[in-house]
Amino acid sequence: MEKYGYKFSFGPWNIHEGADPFGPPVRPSISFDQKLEAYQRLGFDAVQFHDDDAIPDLDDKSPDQIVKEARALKQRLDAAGLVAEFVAPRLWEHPITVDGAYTSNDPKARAYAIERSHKTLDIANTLETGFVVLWFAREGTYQREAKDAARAVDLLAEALDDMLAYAPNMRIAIEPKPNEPMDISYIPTIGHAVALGYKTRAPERCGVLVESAHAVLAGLDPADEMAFGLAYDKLWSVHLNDQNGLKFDQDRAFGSVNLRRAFDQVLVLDDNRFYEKGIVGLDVKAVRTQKPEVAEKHLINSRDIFLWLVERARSLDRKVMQQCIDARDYEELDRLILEHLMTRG
Ligand code: XUL
Ligand code: MN
Repeated sequence: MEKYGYKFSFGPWNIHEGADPFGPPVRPSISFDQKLEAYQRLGFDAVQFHDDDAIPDLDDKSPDQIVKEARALKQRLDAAGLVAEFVAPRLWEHPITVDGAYTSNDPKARAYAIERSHKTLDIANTLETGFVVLWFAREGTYQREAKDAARAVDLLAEALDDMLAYAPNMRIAIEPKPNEPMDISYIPTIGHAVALGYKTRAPERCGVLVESAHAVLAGLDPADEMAFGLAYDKLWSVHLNDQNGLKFDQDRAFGSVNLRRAFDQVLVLDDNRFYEKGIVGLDVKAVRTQKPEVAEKHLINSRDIFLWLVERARSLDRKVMQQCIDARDYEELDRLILEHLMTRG
């Protein structure tokens, strides 16, 4: 299939066992080696890592040991013809981070978060990625009075400053999400994420990653969130997926809930030449009901839908579109878009 200049990535967590908060795994675990084979077999270009996807049991290993293991991983990626797109610290599982990591009220938790972030940066350097991604999982509250929200923003900026100084060649992309696991999270939108970057010592090395589902959970349009990041030249990656309304983070296959909303994301990415700027990342999960032997289809389908929508974006009659806009006939514009989406090129 034509790839229109795009490269694609996903994370090892996107091939998963189907556990949910109400029930155990329903599919067997797939080893990292088998997942690497899947990247190649499915024709993906890049791997997105959490730090412990790259180096398991990170908390029990010294910085030297971590760099040694990361070097070996780099060789395996090279041999498989894959690159690492980014590394993200997993700061939400250790018991000490129960009340948050960078914004915890416990100074020991904040120290752990910084130490672990240094390990993430070391891995990212060794894997030769362009940037690290921060999803602020537990940086927020269930009871709003439990933390000082203004101080929390300062603590996040201080943590970013520390990372920017520790790794002077590395960039940092923030992936905002308004809730889950916390009731209310700090840095819920791309506007907040861009602004936080400007509070640091090196705003030029701070950017954003838009996840479609996270934008929907914030009540926002993912295409507009992407447009905002692009307008600031800060959209370094995306987590394309879909989301059926304001409920738990679903990570559904791209376009599977709202095809027009997916088209609008592709339109803004393609019109702004995202294929020259970044890799198209998928953060999609097979639904729990999917049998093991067909539990990779969410990845293939998301990429295929993206590429079909690129074709639709490029074949859209822009002259007729402009005529509708000039005439302020937006009902006709609706019809043009819907008709075009219902016609396979
Ligand atoms: C959480 C989420 C994460 C980040 C990486 O909702 O999307 O997988 O993408 O830490
Ligand atoms: Mn994500």
